Amino acid sequence: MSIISRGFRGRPRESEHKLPPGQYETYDFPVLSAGPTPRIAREDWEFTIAAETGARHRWTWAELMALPSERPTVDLHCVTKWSKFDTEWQGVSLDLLFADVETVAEFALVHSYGGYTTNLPLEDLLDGRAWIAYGYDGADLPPEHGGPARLLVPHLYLWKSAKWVRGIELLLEDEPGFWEGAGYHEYGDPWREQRYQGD
Ligand SMILES: Nc1nc2c(c(=O)[nH]1)N[C@H]1C(S)=C(S)[C@@H](COP(=O)(O)O)O[C@H]1N2
Ligand SMILES: [Mo]
Repeated sequence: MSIISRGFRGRPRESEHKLPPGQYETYDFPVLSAGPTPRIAREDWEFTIAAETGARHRWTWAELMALPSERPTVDLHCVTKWSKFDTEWQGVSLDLLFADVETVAEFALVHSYGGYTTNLPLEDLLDGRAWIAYGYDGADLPPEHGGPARLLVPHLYLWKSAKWVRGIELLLEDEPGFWEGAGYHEYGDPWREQRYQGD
């Protein structure tokens, strides 16, 4: 017979303090895609920021690679309740890509190759909180996880981190993306457990 009563867990592990409400920790890296994995050759890849003024800011793959990159280590939280701690990425900060973008828009609609979209406030893409990520765990980002490049915005539920990212459209009025239009929360803060509309 165990001398440790059921439910006794001792001191919580350090990582448990990093778990938002309703989440559990996972060690693998699940793949969640609403459709087939698009294959985009690096020579065909481009990323566009489209301002509400009509101005377009465009980067080819070579231009993206020429920019200084960062190596953020972040926790991921999926609305299907898994969280993964201390994931290591390489990518370009959106602060850098937005440096020359003139806009009064407050909303962003992110577009992916393959047609996926997701919306979020523009300010959530700034201040060191979001990247165009092309490296994961010391290697190229695999296609199933969004390679050649995906948005990484880890302070929101992971559906906001659009895989195979193609561009960001700046909008004066908010517009729901793919999951937001299907009943998921428009903002998606894991710490406030904003999973569905009305949460
Ligand atoms: N283009 C695109 N991006 C996407 C998705 C998708 O279906 N298509 N799924 C989202 C959802 S719901 C989650 S949880 C994460 C999953 O990322 P992963 O497959 O790398 O774990 O990607 C998000 N980004
Ligand atoms: Mo998700």
